Amino acid sequence: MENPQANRISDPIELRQCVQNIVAEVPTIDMHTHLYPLEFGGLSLSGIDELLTYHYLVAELFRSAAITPEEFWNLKKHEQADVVWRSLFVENTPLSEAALGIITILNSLGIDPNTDDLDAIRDHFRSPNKAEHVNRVFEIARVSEVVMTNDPFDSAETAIWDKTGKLDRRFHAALRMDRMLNDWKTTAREFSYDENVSGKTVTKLRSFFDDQIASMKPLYMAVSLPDDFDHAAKDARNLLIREVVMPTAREHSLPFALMVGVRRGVNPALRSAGDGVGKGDMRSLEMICAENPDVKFLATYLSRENQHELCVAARKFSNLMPFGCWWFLNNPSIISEITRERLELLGTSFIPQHSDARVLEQLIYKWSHSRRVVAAALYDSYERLLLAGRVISTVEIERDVTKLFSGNFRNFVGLGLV
Ligand code: HDL
Ligand code: ZN
Repeated sequence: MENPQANRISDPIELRQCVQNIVAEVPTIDMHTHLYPLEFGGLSLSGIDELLTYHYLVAELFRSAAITPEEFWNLKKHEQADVVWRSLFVENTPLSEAALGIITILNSLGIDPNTDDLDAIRDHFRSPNKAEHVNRVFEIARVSEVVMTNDPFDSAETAIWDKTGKLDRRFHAALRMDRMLNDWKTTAREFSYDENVSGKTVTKLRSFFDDQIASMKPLYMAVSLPDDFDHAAKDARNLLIREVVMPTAREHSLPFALMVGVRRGVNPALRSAGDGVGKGDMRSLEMICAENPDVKFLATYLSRENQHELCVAARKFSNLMPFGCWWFLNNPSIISEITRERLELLGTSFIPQHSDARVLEQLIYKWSHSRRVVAAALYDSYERLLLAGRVISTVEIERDVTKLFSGNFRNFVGLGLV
């Protein structure tokens, strides 16, 4: 590292500008998304119709338009986008984070966000060169790499892995365990496993995951868990975590990401927009970290009420890395609160954000909105340092910001430094 004393700053105004610039420019690894590279064909989503029918906006549509979910689902994709556009962007002001995100995307792509004409916007998205468009979006968002969400139990997806050779190196895999850990009965039946998680079943599952890991080369394993996840419970999920996931994590040195607090299907009529949130029990995370000190855990909670205790848990377990402001928390007011309590309790030893992007261009708004909020929180911490008599250098700021936006993740999952 350069001389850490280089370019020391003692003026608050200069310091604020410097922090804003460094955070705005730092390349980031987006460590949880639902994006796919172009090689995955229809799974790789982009364009204004996909952006407007994002489930965040669909949920908001039903609060503003007379249309019922059934009527909406019977429309074609572009008709759904027409309804969303008219209701949330023409008849109402796009003030929600998800709606404002569309405006940020349009503006960043040089498309006038003041138009009501969705067809004119559609014309701009008819980019002849998809690969160039991917490069442009990654560049605007300052995203160097993304981690996907890959379901080893989805035969459509695994078929693509089998026939697709070299993947776009910017896309890394993550092995998602939801179908095994949250729907074991169905998965056991579908894949002819013994529901009772016998020794034979454990061996079969371990070998299945060894093959999937060899094929996908994931950076970590992950699962989303309900708010009532209880690691002390004597159930199939915990048996599978202890007998299959933990040994696999050890053998392949793969961290396990727990995403806790989702209540699936609170309103099934809204389909992917129908999930809700519940406060999780931090004891279960503490238990799994304590039981497996040689395994690394990434963790994010969906409830705002879990955030402070997640910071406290991370102070107790160095094998626990809190990450992101997930889903319903991915709003400036809450990102600010969460980032500030993380800086106060954890210094720079956490991963401030992931995008959860499902549609390519969402990288643009999710990262530009978050960078602004993280920079403000980080500046306030540096300002307190200044007021305490300690000046800070640009080299130190760059070191800290690089850790937050990529270094902590790279080191935690063992991804080589570029
Ligand atoms: O389970 C998850 O990974 C969640 O992120 C869900 O996919 C959710 O629907 C989502 O997209 N949140 O942003
Ligand atoms: Zn997600």
